[in-house]
Amino acid sequence: MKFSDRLVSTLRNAQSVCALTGAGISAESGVPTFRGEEGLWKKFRPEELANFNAFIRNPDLVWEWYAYRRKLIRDVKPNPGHFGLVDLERCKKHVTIVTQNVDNLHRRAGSENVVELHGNIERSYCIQCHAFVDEPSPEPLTSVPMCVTCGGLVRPDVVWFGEMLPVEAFSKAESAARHCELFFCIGTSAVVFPAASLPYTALDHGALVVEINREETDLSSRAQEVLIGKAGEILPDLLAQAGIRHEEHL
Ligand code: BJW
Repeated sequence: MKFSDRLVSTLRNAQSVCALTGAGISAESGVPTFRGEEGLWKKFRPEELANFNAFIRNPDLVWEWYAYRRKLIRDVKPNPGHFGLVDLERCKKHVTIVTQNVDNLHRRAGSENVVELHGNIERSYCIQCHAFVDEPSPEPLTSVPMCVTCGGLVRPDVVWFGEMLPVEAFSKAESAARHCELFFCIGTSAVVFPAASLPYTALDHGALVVEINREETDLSSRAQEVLIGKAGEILPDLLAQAGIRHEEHL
């Protein structure tokens, strides 16, 4: 793909970059996205699974869904899209990866400054005493565990609909969006708020906003650069054209 001179030179010169990522960046690793033809929610209805009331109504069903996804995520590896962001972080002064994903793949790839807006599927906590709980068995449990301290139900440490995002994480994300020169919005349908507000914050504060997605989204008409295709192909290609050092990743 041929990229615009504006994009290549901004990428070359920017010292402060923010990247908002969504399920699409992990799709090439084999993690299903949420929406669309291949989306997780073609098979499971979100209102049945991704909210607190659904958990209280049917904790075993919700736990089993997360146990299934946790296992799936453990069996996959980061892909060139994740590694591209690692390369970027290694050659720029300020890079913030703001992710809506709960799959831990940015950290597993080697990214360090990662802000998790929707939690992390690897962690769980007790809804009663709020203690963090390790999943006791390496095999996924098909029924919800109870807290060993107080007997409360254990839930995944993720953000469901109607729940607040972690305050510190969102404030760090907003600050990165306000202060960056270049903002990437990668592999997200950009429909879930408040994460979806971040590209607009970046635009309002003068950043060049670049969307990378397999298809257009609501953001596409506002982003200055819209790159249609797979993140795992576009990102490495773009970084190479900007002369950003590519490192060997395991
Ligand atoms: C590729 C690709 C490749 C594929 N390369 N691209 C009305 C208006 C505004 C807001 C609201 C409203 N009504 C309700 C709300 C609030 C609500 C919300 O935004 N709802 C909207 C759906 C309307 N938000 C909330 O409730 C949030 N909290 C909140 O607002 O708190 C304040 C509050 C408190 C009390 C009461 C009310 C408000 C919380 C949101 C939590 C979202 N949680 C989930 C589940 C996390 C746990 C889990 O993983 O199970 O987070 S939902 C799900 O969506 C998940 C994701 O992080 C999130 C975003 O999805 P994402 O990443 O964009 O994935 P997809 O599948 O949608 O898109 C993938 C994209 O990739 C596609 O575009 C593909 O084309 C692309 N792609 N392959 C590049 N190779």
